[in-house]
Amino acid sequence: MTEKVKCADPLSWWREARFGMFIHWGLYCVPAGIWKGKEYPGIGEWLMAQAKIPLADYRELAKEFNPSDFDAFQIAKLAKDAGMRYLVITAKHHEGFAMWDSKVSDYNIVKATPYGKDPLKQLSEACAKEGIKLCLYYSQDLDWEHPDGGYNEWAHPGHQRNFALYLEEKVKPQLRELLTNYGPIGLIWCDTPATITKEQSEDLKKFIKSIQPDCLVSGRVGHCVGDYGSLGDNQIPLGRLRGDWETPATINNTWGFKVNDHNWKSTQTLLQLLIDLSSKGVNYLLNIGPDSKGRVPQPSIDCLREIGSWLKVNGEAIYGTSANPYPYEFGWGRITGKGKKLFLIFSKMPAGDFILYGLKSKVKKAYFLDGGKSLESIQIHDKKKDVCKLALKFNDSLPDCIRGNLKGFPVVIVLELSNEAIVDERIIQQPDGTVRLFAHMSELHVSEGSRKKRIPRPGNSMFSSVAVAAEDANSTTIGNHLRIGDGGLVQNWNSSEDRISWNFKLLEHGTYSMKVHTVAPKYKDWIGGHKMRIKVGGNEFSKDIIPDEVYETPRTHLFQERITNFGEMNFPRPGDYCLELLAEKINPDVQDGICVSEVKLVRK
Ligand code: FHN
Repeated sequence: MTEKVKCADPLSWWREARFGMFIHWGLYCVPAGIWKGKEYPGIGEWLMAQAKIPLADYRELAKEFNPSDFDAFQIAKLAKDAGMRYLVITAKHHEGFAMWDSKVSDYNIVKATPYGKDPLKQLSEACAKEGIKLCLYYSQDLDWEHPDGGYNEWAHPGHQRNFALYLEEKVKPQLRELLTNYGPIGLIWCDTPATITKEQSEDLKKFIKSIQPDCLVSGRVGHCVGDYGSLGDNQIPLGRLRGDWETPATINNTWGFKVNDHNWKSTQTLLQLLIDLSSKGVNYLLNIGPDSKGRVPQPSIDCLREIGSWLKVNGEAIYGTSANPYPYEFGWGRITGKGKKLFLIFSKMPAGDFILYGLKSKVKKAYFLDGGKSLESIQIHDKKKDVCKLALKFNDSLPDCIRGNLKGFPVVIVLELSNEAIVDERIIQQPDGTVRLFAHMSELHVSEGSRKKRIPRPGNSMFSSVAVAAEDANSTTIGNHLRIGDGGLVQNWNSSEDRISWNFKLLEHGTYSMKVHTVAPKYKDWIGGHKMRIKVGGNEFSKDIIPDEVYETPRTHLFQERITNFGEMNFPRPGDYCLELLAEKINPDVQDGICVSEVKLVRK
């Protein structure tokens, strides 16, 4: 009798990992952002396209590329020290240069440079030593060396492109080398599906799996056929996501080394992003860009080591966790979960009593993850307000058990529950007095007229890749009408017949100021110029959308966000309310119409 063997889910290691190292390294680290004395803005690895460098000139860079200080063992150890569980290196980026000993094309690090060694060989040994999954980035669409690759018209003027030829001549044979000669590969990180067809994306995925069946394929293989979804670069969604997602991100502004990019994020910010993404069920793939000698910039090393020291103590709150059981985020920090445990990750220590509404499961024990010191917890169901309430008793100072070097970093409290967390998913006024009506939790009221407008889905656009709502994954068109799009924002609000609304529970009567957050299209300046109306509790407030306040969080990095104050409103009694947001006038100069992230009521 044959026994039925249950296959492990090939995504399980990736879900457990949560945190990975991205490495952008190629010929572009030689010019490092500067060509013929001119400094180019933008990301370093795009210099060839930006400066429209002829292929023959760009090839010459290989002769100067001698990364004698490259030490794969140091890099794998850095990833390990940072608490990263997988490493994705650019085997071939858009420039088309192979960072391994490729027999398919001589345009590679072994044949074309004075260095003459194969860094991927070293890295595969180093990763095996450190227990890090080796993964490879391969630009399957854009290729500026092969005449038939994507987006390379300036490099091969007048050439009649035959993309299928490029796939057969270069992509597949090179992927075969990568998947045959470097041991087990965790995933192939395809990128930038600009011209590839759905059939070609599917075929490529099948090809990869035919060589290594357990090797994952990133969402950016195109057309949502990857094993998991890839959000936009540095993109932070507004709320938790269904399914498996990853955000690739930079520590400064560039991926490939740029000599003058010193815009380093702080360890605090990076840690908050890791925590934020984990609480939304998203992996964080954080980039380093070694220079032409193979050295990792010191600021990257320093902050990665600091993140690692936090994870060494608090990793249980990140690795293999599930997203926040609440559909919204909190001002005080984030929540992750695992089985019967919830992890409350405070950006800074709360002073005095901390209150959490809406946790229905019984708390058996509450304690600091670092050191295990327990906390007194009290749970009640407030019948009058119809809300569950948990109080945790904090003293004003950190307990001695919190390690000295982690003071000032997020603090984790573990709640051990009697069952898996069950929470009240309604929008409830928070203990700090605010009511946060997040875009991804709104109800959309799309008029018949705008519903009819359909456009081809943007899954193939150069930069949005597969960052579309999971619900769209199987359709070939999306509405260009009001929708919850990129990372949970309400987008494409192009008709004043459409509106959005939220039901919420107000716990305290009183005067509240009302704030509407609107967001500019990705990479664009915020210009506003719309007119909107709020209807709530029988009152109406109309206001021009002007930038009364700038709103900046790590999430707003790519999407400029501004707050418009709608004035004050008196709510005479607590209870259940509905707030409607309407568009009276939409500024046609704003690409894609109005975009909203939240409406906030703040108690006076
Ligand atoms: O064009 C690339 C870019 O150079 C970089 O590799 C990033 C990393 O996610 N991916 C593409 C842009 O989204």
